[in-house]
Amino acid sequence: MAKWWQEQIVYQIYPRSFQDSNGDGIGDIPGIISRLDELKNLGVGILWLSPVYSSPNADNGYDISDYRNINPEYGTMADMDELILQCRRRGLRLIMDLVVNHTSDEHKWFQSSRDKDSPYRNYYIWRPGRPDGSPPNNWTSFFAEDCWEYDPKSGEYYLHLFAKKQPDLNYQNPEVIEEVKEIIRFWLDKGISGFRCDVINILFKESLKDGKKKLALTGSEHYISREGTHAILRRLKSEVLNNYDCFTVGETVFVTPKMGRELCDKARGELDMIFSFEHMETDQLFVKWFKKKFRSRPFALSLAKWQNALEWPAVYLENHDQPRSVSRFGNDQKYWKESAKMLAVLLLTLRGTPFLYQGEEIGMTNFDYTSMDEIQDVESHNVYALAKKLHIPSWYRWRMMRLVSRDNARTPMQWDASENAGFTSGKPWLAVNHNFISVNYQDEKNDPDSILNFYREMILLRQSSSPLKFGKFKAFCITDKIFAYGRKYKGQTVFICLNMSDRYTDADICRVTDKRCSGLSSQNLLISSYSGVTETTEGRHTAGICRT
Ligand code: TEU
Ligand code: CA
Repeated sequence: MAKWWQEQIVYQIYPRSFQDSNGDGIGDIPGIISRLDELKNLGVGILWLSPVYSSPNADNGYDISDYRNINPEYGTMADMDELILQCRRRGLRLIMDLVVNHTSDEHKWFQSSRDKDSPYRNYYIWRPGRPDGSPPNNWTSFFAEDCWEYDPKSGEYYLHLFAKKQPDLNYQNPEVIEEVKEIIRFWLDKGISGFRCDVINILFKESLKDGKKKLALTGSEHYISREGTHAILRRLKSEVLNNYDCFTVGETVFVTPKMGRELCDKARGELDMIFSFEHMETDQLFVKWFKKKFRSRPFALSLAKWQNALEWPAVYLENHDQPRSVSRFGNDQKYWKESAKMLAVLLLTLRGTPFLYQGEEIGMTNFDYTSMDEIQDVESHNVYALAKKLHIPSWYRWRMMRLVSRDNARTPMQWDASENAGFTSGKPWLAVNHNFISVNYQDEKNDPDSILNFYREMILLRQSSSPLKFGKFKAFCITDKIFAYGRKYKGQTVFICLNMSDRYTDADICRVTDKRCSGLSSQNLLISSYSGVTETTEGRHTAGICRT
């Protein structure tokens, strides 16, 4: 029997950039409530909120200073309760971000732990420096800086795998696990339906020995998906999560198919789904900051591999850490609409639960920054500074920011063509993309041929098709233009064909489709990203779905 979270589409909200209700330029919970009808109308069934907890915002809420309170910028606990209620009234489920690899350095546990005699000392990973005073080991952080910070108060270093305002919790200490169990209970008792678990496969640091020197993340072999983490996840599930009607999706960095299978194995009982990263790495050289030209073949090969590696994948093309998909895997100029629709078909026809990120449904694009002042993200600033230190030329540093900065996905949601795109009546915390006049929700709502309405249609199609929801995945053709695959369920197959290129591909599409479903024709075509069948078989950045 399918679970409810296998039948619904998840919509990710980045609260800071979704909808401001009081003119302070920052999105908030009342703003989210005011847009619930729109989301319901789009057809999504589950909302995932990026963190709204108390936070000094060193990493936009991924640095939590109180797990049981709401950041006043976003509202109050009463607003949160109202959001839970309003979601329930509309039959929408709500999940939250569980960020427990680290806390904020402003969390009271950490503040107290700076004192060597504090009962909280052992909540974090404190170590003396080496005899020469240098940090305890050679590890490097996710955010291009050292991952040990010296604290003069106690004369020792603490570990932080992300920013220095994000000290890592110590999972060798069972009290930390008890705290996390309580946090999970607190929110599930309030009526939410699960968690997206931030960097959840790195909780347990097996040892603090020096790591093998690497271009990025030296030391990671000591904490990626170690047995200690598996054991913690089993406890969280059997002792808490199993008592609720909820699910978890793990953000699992550097996960391999084998690790992924272990993390999601029903019998082991750890997580329900995971986000893998491999398809998001197929357009990079070594690390994400060095991009190479996007090619559909390696991208599709990776997607296909993961489709069959896991029993039930979490499928995504965007989130708050990634550049916009239409700018990255499509063509956000000449074939903007076509490629955004083609990506909609991809997202909504793969096997697994689709995760749609705010703005993706209207084809929001990367931002055209003109200076570093327009970028807020801590990771971008750290990388920019490091690149400068390494004498990477300034034009290339810019290229890195323009193509990769996480702020590409964090510009305010473009609701309409009014000032600040209808996001705020004040000054937005991060500039609005200049293209909001032509790319916005309201105009697309009124245009039957829009990306938004195409998403709506695609969601309906998926929801009404057993093969699209539950069918087995099989790749038929993967080239540098074409990604064609089938979804088969109880003898019924739906065939999906994407042309991911700027080039004319009539021949390829026909050859592939001819064999499987005698070509795309008006009789068997279920949906097409172009308006007519002829265009579907001849267009650039096309997608068609047909019945066999
Ligand atoms: O991200 C973890 C992660 O590894 C990356 O995707 C990260 O965003 C970065 O790009 C590494 O180069 C999660 C959250 O999604 C992210 O927003 C947080 O900043 C991070 O954890 C720390 O909590
Ligand atoms: Ca606000």
